[in-house]
Amino acid sequence: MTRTPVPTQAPQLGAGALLATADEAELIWQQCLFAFAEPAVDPAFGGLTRTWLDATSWVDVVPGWLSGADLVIAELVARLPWRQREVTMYQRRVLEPRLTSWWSPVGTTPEPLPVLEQARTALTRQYSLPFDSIGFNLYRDGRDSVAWHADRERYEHEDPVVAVLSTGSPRPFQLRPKTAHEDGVRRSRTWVLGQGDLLVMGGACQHDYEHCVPKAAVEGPRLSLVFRHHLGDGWVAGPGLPPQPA
Ligand SMILES: O=C(O)CCC(=O)C(=O)O
Repeated sequence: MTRTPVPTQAPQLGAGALLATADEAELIWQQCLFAFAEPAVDPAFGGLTRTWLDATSWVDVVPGWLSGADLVIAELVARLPWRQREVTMYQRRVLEPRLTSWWSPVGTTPEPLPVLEQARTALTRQYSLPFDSIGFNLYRDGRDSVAWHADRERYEHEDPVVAVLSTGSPRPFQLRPKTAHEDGVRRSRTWVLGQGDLLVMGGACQHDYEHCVPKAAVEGPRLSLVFRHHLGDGWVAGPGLPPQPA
């Protein structure tokens, strides 16, 4: 049986050849633009909603804050040095069920992608805090997770602000009070985050609440980027960052 030879050149179209209608061509063009658009965050934080958990703790959510999130997760999964840490669970050392990586400007290494500097600058402006590190958490599939915890920045700052930017498959992100309400119940709240959604915890959230990403029946990966302001009261200077407030 003979095989049809594979053409080595694109077929030449005559002047009158019609590939698609004008509307179809426009749609294809828009899809191409969307697929290859530079990732970007919305500096105006359009669509932000603040939820007060109680009188002193709040959560801000901006759906789709990052556009081009699929490109960001693909690039970061390929470029970052991933590791699996050991953690203590029920008095045993076990491998953490997710991969992590870390970036901070100490050592002046630029962010792994330009859009991350854009995100850090936008968060710094919005919350008037020097966001100076990014923790990356890769949940390879629904079996990966992080257990209930509060972030350590509560030991450094009275009211740390922690911003979680999610890419990839949406996963539930849960928050619950550390102590039960008067009725004895610890009600948790859930936000489903992925695909460029931003969630920011502030006020007394790290003191009075804990959060987790439970295991879930999803197949795709989710990568969260956690922006923190670690360096105490030190104001981080950097291209695009506003000067230290007087
Ligand atoms: O991945 C997330 O959404 C949360 C990550 C987190 O809470 C942490 O790493 O401390």
